[in-house]
Amino acid sequence: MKKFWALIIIVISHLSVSAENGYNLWLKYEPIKDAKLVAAYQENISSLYVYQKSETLDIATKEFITAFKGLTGKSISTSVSIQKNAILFIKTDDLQKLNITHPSPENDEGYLIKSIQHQGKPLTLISSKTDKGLLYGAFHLIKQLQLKQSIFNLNIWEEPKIKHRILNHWDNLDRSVERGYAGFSIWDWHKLPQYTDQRYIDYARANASIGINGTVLNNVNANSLILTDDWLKKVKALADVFRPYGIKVYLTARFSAPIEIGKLPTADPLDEKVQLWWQQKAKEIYASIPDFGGFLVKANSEGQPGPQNYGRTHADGANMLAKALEPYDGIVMWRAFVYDNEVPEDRAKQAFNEFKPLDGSFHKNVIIQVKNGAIDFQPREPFHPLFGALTKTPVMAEFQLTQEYLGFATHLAYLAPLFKECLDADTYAKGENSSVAKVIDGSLYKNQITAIAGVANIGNDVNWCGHPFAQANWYAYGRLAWNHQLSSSAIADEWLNTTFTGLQKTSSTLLKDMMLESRETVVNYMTPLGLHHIMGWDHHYGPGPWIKDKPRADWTSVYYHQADNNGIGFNRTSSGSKATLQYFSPVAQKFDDLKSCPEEYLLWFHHLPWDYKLKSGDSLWDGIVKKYYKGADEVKEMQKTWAAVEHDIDKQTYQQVKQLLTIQSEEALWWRDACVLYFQSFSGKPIPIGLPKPKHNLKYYQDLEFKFVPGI
Ligand code: BDP
Repeated sequence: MKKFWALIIIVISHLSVSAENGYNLWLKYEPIKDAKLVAAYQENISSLYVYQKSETLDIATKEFITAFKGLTGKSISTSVSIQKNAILFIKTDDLQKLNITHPSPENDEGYLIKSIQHQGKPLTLISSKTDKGLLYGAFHLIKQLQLKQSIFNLNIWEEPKIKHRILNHWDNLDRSVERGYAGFSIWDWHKLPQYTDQRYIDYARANASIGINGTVLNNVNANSLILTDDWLKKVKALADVFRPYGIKVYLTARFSAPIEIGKLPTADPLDEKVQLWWQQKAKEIYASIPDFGGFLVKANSEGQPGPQNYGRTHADGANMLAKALEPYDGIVMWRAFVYDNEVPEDRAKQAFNEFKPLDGSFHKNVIIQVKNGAIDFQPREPFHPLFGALTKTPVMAEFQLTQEYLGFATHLAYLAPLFKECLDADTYAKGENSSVAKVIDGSLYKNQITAIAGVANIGNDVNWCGHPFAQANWYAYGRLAWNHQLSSSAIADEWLNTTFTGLQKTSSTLLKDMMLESRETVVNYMTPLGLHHIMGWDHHYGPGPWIKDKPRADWTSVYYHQADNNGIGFNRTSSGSKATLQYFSPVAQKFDDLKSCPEEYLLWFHHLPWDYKLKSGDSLWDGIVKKYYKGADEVKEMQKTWAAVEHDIDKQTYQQVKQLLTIQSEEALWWRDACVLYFQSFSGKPIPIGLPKPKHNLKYYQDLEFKFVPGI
């Protein structure tokens, strides 16, 4: 008897640990509580029929079997004949052999899930041109069950809109993660290649479940060592794990690698020996990783080496690498995140100025990777003017999932609305209806290579992302990379109900509303009305609007907010830096003209007097202050919402989020008070009546110092 209870305790504790520590992400297959629905699922799914065998299909079927067992309690298996109510996994080319005629998506990764009648039997068909598509189909059907949706009369046709859907890990070879707030790198380089951590498999599985099909393993501030034989063996080991999940491996290439590890005197892209070196390197890589994706390059940016060191252009550099990768179908993702302190030009304009003249001179397997906004992943930025501006060169978008500027992994900020704001923005590059999404999915300029990148928020924390809700940003990124037309709300619904499996409808609605507002809340307490880049020096933790007199002006805050006794804001209009003119008409005029500039971008584009009247009737000063207070108050509302759903959330996650919201609330007040006091030192105006005074004086906030902040 004792033994029996001991066993029960072990089982229960195991269940609660795996269910509550967040490790299983949105792939928790916990029993569905609706008995009627479970009965319907059990009755109408009998077995799996898999026409061909492959490693990927093994993964797909095992995943389905595990999910079905977990969700409904019923064990099913694969069978050699087609049984009534079976799920068929069949490649498009094999359909005919079974006398099944159904059109399937043309796209290699697309899939069809269709309820059919075949030889008198009701069946669910999953078909795709590739095994990978079938794996995606399996995950889709699983999600259908997780979300308690119908599995009858299905007719689901899915194709990704973007070809390369990639995570960028800013992971260093010593396992530190640049701007990483979820522990150390998940790549245990020391134990690779012999030791395959279960994490790699679970990482691949999670990515496959949302359609992510590429991963750049190492930091954009690259170390050449990754390209040496020893390290490439480790890379190969990871690539082998990821392959059956449909995930390709990419590396960042340090431009000076031919010097550092190749012993050449130069890395000049026009030097024949340098070109040969890269060609040889590509050959070596592809010999062991035949499906290697290609290189991501940060060159001549923030001190990184690049072609300009040799008087060459970005096109010269990118093309040299592109030619080396071309025989193997590899691509070069060349980053447009370039700006130079020595150039007397608004930083927001520099990428456009450098890349626009090069349009048309890039090799065909080069794609330009452009951050969503022209400065740097701020809580809010207008879309980057390079979107739509390059008509002959493919352009991909880069978003940041790791919340470097949105409160690290301590603040709850659901980023789908941020991603969507950029993707849905109309560039007017070819007249109305030329959204950023259409630029990057290739439909606007008919580009063959299409891609999107998200800077990963993943580390070796047990729950992967640090904050339980940060997982939603990984999830949302994957879903939008697959289909940018999905709404932030639909994605939040999916994530919430697959992650918190016990959610009642009312709690789900409350949490969804909280998530949808959360990014705006962060904007309010950090950088309202178009303010930007006013965070702490270097580590970027907390407010630092007073940062000035540093070696680089464009790394200070005063450069960006330009506050003085008369007013605040960066004049980027035609009377200022003229950054507005980099946009197409009528966007350029909209941003340029104070009357039409959206207030959320006001101080991004305009320098205005403190008594400028906002649409609300408030003066600019009162308006700024009220936004800061609103943001801090909104976090308190989030705390209340979280308390209201306690009964639907497991204890561990509930406590974690509760504590994190307490930190967020304190830090929101810190941001509010520090910024309001600092800007008040210029405006000289009082805090509007009715709002409480900051707890400390400005000096207190300015004197705060932090050591060992994560992420640097
Ligand atoms: C900035 C980060 C820096 C990155 C850089 C980049 O602070 O650590 O290296 O972006 O994207 O936001 O290259």
